[in-house]
Amino acid sequence: MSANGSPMGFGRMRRKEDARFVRGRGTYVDDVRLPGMLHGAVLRSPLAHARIESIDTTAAEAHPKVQAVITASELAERGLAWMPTLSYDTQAVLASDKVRFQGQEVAFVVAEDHYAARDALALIDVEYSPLPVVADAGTSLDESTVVIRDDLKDKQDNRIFDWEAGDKASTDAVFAKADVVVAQDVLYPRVHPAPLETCGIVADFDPIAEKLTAWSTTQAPHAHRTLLASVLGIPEHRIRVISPDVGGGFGNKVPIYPAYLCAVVGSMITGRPVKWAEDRSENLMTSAFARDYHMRGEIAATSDGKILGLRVRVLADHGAFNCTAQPTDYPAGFFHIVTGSYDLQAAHCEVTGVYTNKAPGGVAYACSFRIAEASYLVERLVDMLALELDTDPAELRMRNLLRPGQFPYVCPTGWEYDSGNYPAALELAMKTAGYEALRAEQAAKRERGEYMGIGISCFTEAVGAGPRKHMDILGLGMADGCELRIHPTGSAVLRISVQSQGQGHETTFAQIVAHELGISPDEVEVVHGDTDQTPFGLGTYGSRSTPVSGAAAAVAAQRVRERAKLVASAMLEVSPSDLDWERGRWFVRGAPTIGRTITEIAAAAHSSLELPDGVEGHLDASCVYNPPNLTFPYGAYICVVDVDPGTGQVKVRRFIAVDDCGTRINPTIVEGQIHGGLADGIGMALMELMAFDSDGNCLGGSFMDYLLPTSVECPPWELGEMVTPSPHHPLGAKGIGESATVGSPAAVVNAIMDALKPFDVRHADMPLTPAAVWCAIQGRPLRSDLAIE
Ligand code: MCN
Ligand code: CUM
Repeated sequence: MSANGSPMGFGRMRRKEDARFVRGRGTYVDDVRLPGMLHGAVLRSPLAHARIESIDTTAAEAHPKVQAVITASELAERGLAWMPTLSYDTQAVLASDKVRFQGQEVAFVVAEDHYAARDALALIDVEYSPLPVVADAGTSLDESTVVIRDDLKDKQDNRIFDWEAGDKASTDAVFAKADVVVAQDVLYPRVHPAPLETCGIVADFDPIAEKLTAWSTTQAPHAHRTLLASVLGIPEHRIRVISPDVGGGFGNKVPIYPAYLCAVVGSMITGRPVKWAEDRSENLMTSAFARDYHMRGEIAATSDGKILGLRVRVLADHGAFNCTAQPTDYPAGFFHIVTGSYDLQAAHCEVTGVYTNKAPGGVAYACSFRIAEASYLVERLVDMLALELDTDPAELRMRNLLRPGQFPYVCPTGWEYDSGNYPAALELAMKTAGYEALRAEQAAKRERGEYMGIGISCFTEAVGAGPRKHMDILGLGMADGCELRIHPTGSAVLRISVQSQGQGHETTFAQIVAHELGISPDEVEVVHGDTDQTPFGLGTYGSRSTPVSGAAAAVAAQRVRERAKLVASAMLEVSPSDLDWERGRWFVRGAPTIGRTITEIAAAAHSSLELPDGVEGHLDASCVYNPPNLTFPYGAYICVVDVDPGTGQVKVRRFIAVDDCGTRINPTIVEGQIHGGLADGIGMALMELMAFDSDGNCLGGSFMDYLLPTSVECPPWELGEMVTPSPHHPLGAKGIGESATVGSPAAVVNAIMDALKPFDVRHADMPLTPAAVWCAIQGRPLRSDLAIE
């Protein structure tokens, strides 16, 4: 322990960054105020699909406080009317020909203050001719349906891509010989990450130095800089992206949004800094959504409950522009990990991506690139299979889970899982839950007409993208750099490429260095979120910070340690091969009292001491870490609910979560990540929904309509811990940031379906609002994502 009680490496420790957050001293983009700063506001389309006949900005320009009104025609002069997306599509920065979703950006006003900018929006006159709207992905490929992306040459329909994984022939073969096949349409509705802090930018273009400084809410500052350079044509060394404190991201802050470019252009036109800060409705209605996967799943098994295979067909609604963020070769993300935690013989999945007149973005919301959808589907199917076979769902899972001896395990769609002990995780969850007793309680309650349900979910995650050979985003290979400097007095500064949005990197990354060097985490300053101050890397999403950047930090620290050994050998006048390491200190083998601490060695490395050949001085080291594989955290969850059949109200009474993310750097932070993800899961299972009407009007534009879970809906979490280190990560650590969000919705829905078993309900789609549950009990499941009926 260090003086203030923090561990000298891994272990529980309060978050360093909270010292400023709990005092209200964080600095978010909207806190940035520059001299002479102007304010931007976006005029958005009220219609989901319409031709733009004319845009008249005369009155807005005449407003005394307005400095500039930008439309697509100004942008076109700079070659900026359209921008590339992360999925090799293009997106209108400001609409010129048509608007394609409600809330689409049409014009950008720059004014002296925020209020004037907003007021001036009302002075812009846009004439629209409405077009037919595609609000339902299910109709997007009908022949009579209007083509949304007529801007794309040769585009005759609304299809974006067809993609498949796994082996069709062998899958068909196992289905042909199966005793039982269960098929079900399962919707994972459109939801939204809804971070506490909405998106925003302060763009400051210096016309003399021709340098752009952009303070923006981004999860990936370096990738944003590269993208801004290629879009704007400003050389990359003259762009600085600063991502200060970020108030939640959950994937929402991965893309570059049109208003960011408008703010930059606004700054170029006016010669002054321009701030644009999104409001809540803009964030909900127009920024990166998640899910919207319309899935048909089939599961095949023998009559004694051996699961054989899985067949999946998906219609993926990507909205009006294909802006989803995932590695290039994976248009459906990592959805094909759909075989989950089970030992199957074959699997095949086909995904068709389509355009609709809905907001673009996609993937975001603690999803591990679509594993959220895959995991939910397979866990629903396994429960339906248990129902069909009249088997206990825990027993069915136990029979089919991968065994520890099968790792490293290559699943039928090609992923190589690194490590795990799945049956032990489920056993621990069942023991913690008191599973047998819960089943007995349920049986007794059913006798009394009370509806209690127990739901299980076993999931496998795949986080920490690259390796760079197989994974890139827009050609940028997925590896991350890190630099570690050791000061003459022995304290350290670690510069990393990833960016925390609340995950506590300033603490855990300091703990990694502390662990490797035997110093206190308080002596390690972590610098991130500024491209001028940190090495290049692809940023934080897909829970890749610990698996990739954390590994980089560990390797850099190990390199420091090795250099320190050479310096220590000069100090002690012994051969390096005679030195041994113990926490923080090199000492002479066999003479443990003769040694030098890292602090002493750092001082010597900066002194006039003659150093061995090949050691230039100082202890600094860097690393670019190219992960050999993803890491595969997993878990086993059990949820207990009580359902009131009269009102359809669901109460989540207990939630047991056993997670294995390998070595835990800071168990308190890990548990915090799990708590948050479990709340997300309850939210999506019970209330979160981005619905649309048949005119494409978004029905989730405020927190009055888009419901978020609070502590009231969450039970006291009961967590269990397993530690199976990743064999290929230098610390044995796997990511944890999305596990609970991925794994928990199925546990909640499975519990509710289990409660409704006496009503012969097999499946109902999320969110299971009281109305949806009530309708399911009445035998009329609700299609909740469309307000069309
Ligand atoms: N950690 C640890 N031991 C491990 C694994 C992780 O101590 N074995 C710690 C990490 O060092 C880090 C935190 O747990 O401090 C999360 O680490 P990791 O799993 O590497 O995930 P990232 O840091 O890459 O965070 C991204 C992940 C994603 S993709 C989403 S989405 C999400 C999530 O994190 N968004 C969040 N959790 C969030 N938490 C907050 N508060 N805000 C968000 O926006
Ligand atoms: Cu998919 S949400 Mo997180 O990967 O930023």
